[in-house]
Amino acid sequence: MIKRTMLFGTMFIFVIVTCLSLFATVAVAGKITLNYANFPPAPTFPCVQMERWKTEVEKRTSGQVEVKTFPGGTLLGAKEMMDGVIAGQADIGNICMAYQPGRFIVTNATSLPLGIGDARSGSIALLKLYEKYKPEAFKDVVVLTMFTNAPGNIMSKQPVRNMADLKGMDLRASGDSATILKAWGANPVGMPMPATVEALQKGTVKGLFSSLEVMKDFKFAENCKYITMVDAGIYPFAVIMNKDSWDKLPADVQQVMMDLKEEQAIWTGEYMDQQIKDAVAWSKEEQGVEVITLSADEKAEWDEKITFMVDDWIEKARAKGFPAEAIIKDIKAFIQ
Ligand code: DTR
Repeated sequence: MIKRTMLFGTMFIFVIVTCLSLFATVAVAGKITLNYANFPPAPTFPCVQMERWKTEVEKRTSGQVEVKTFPGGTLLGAKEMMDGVIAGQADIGNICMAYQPGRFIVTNATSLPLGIGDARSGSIALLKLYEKYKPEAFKDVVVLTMFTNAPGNIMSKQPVRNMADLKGMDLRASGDSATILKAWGANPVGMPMPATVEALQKGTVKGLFSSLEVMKDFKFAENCKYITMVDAGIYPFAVIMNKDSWDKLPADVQQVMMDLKEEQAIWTGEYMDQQIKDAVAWSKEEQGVEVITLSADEKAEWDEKITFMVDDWIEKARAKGFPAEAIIKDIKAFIQ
């Protein structure tokens, strides 16, 4: 009798252990790991949004998906990001579209001077534009979200109080922001944001034109003691995923990611807008930075100098077969 009980007991334990280890194998086998590449350093807003996305995806898939993040260009750099993701060197990547102006014609139209006032409205307008036109440029990837930074302002070592002060000044900018600077008489120097740190230290550039959160995130306030408020030109970003990696995901995981698409765009826009307020306060209080505001007349003159960009873009985009006027009209409507 005792022998039989022992036998049943042993069998019972065996069955339980087998079930548990089987379950564990399924759980491990079902675990999905995705590599997410990003080009700027970890404390900057494109990487902060990446960490937030990772946290949300891991939480909403109850740990079935693990996202491994690679900030600072450790997996792919700014300019190789798009092709690297298409080739599968990373499952997911974050691109700044302005770094490849000719490649993302439709979505880069958001960086024209069209009146985007902050990152929240810019991010919503950009994503809506993408959804409406589904540009060819993204045909080889799956778009997980899009967002923009806030409008650009001038950060410089010397004060810029009027357009004459800007004449010939070497300032870092890319894409349409470079065109804006040129129209104002500055000398734009193109390079991705991470390269700007060294360029400023070495004196290759005398400042930069971008959203102001970088004063704190990149500590540019240590070099640039002046901000001139011009509020012009945003940079559009996209988070893209390799198509094969996407196709391998179970439908419920894909759904989690698609549900996050718009939410993530808005979250990032709001985060960036708040970062700007914090960075400007920190720059003034802790770094003695002066914020220069142009008079209304002066500002009108600066704005006037860059209106030609929209017409230029329309002409070029139309020549390439894009419904250029409709795109501009849509962006303006989406900002509202
Ligand atoms: N202004 C663009 C985009 C940008 C703004 N903030 C950051 C931070 C990190 C990377 C890029 C950006 C630019 O100047 O590149």
